[in-house]
Amino acid sequence: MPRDERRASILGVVRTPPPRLRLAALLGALALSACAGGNGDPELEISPAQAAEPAAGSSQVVVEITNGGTADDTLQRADTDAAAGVEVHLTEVEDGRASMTLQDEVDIPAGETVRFRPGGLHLMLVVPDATVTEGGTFDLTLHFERSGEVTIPVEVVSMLDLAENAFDEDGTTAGTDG
Ligand SMILES: [Cu+2]
Repeated sequence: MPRDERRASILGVVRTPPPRLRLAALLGALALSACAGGNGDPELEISPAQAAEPAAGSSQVVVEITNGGTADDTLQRADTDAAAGVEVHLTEVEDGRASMTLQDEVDIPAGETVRFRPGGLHLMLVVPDATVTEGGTFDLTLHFERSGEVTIPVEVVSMLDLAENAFDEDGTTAGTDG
């Protein structure tokens, strides 16, 4: 057999593996992509939310977002009709001085709970309007990269109640009065 013909026939055998082998390779690839976590979905659960009555032209929102799914999500922004804007801030204390920095977005990793509350990561209403008053409720829309828009009601409470509920020992931010 001439050399070239022999090479061609070897290549021909290599190019067509038995169907069962090809299926095994395909299943292997699927299993690998599952391990990489690339094809799951985030599953968000959002706690009842509360905002403090405004002080000095702003108001903080306390809420917890839990991702019980198998893929990460990202909070990209938040907005409401009840304020000129909603900003995500991170308070950090350095040398005894607290400072807030604006966050572009917040990761909500799979299997984790992210808490927004005073003193750390928080949502801040900028120039809240008259509907943000103690005893009132307004809608807040959260925009997630994967889960899309989620609108939640936010109850307005006194600053003291907000602080108490935010740091409840059992970790819930949904306040129980009395
Ligand atoms: Cu802030």
